[in-house]
Amino acid sequence: MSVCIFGADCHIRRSAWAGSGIDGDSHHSFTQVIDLTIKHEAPLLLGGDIFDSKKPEAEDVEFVRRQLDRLADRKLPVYFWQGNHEHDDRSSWLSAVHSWPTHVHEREFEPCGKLRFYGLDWLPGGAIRERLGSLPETDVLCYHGSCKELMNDRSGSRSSFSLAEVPCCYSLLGDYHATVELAYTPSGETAPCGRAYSPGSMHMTEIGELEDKYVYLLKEEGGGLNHSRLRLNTRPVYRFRLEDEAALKDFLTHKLAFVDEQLASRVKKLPEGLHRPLLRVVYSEEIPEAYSRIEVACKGKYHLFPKGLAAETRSREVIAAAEKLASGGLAAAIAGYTAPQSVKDDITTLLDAEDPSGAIDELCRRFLVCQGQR
Ligand SMILES: [Mn+2]
Repeated sequence: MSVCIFGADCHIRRSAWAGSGIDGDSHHSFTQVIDLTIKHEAPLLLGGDIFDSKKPEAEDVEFVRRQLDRLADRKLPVYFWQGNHEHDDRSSWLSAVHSWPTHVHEREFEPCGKLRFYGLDWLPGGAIRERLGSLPETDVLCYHGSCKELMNDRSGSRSSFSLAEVPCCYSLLGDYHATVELAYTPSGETAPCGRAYSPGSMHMTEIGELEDKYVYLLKEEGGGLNHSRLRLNTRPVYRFRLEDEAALKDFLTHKLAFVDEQLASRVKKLPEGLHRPLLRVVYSEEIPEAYSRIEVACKGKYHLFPKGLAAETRSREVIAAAEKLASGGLAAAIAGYTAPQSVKDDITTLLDAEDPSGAIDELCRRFLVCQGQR
């Protein structure tokens, strides 16, 4: 077989949003991933945080067992490594639930053509750094943990390793909840010939996440790995920002009606439990009684995530944005050419760069990789 499906951060739990009544998202996404695996007759790779908790509930265990039955019946291999959410030193939840999946921690496997894959469970602290130094020779590192490049963590204080420390050409990474492809220069190489894949989570687990969810279809071709993204159908999300009274009135009279109108077609293929959309409403606290007016209009119809902005915060945000834009049309160009979640960091990187033209080259290269053009 020369293709495989790679997904991560399934966070299986009836409600992965504790206490919010938002149910069923993880089960629906995971079912779609199993459907896709069967459709492509491919092995499935699961990159950790498969269960949301170290103590999953019986109904979640049973659900996963039934889904794995579907792959076992068809003899489609499943390989997995553990994430921090379900990590167990001595065993693993997925192996306890079903005998079909293969736990690939510290093991080489070949799910996809002749490429050699090597799996590692999540490691605490900076232990991954040491482990990367003594990795057996392999083509594809499979790990659960965010590198500093994914997190845009230039100082390295929030992440446990850098892609520059990875000694092989491909990295399949769970943990980071957004879908990103990155080029990197593997340790011991001089050109950015490596490529890292973060499939992101299979469904949202907090309102700050992007709502576009995918798994990868990876294909071995000519000794290398190519990819395409397979989109998952997930609960709709709408986001609004209300700066003044006029905007709030427009939201209450027109915007909500527009949501209702659009919703019917958007939820057609979703199970009924996922029909109620998530609504992020950021509003100015200067608007009289904004919170209660928004809440009354949304109650019982949407899962509301309101966020009030104090006047002081708003003006600081506006001044900061204006200062950045004043530095030239380049900032606007970045907004058009980089992933939405990294626009702010990319602009900051560029403004702080000691070598601006090098920084622009790097952004351009990343953009091309993300577009699948490199
Ligand atoms: Mn996760």
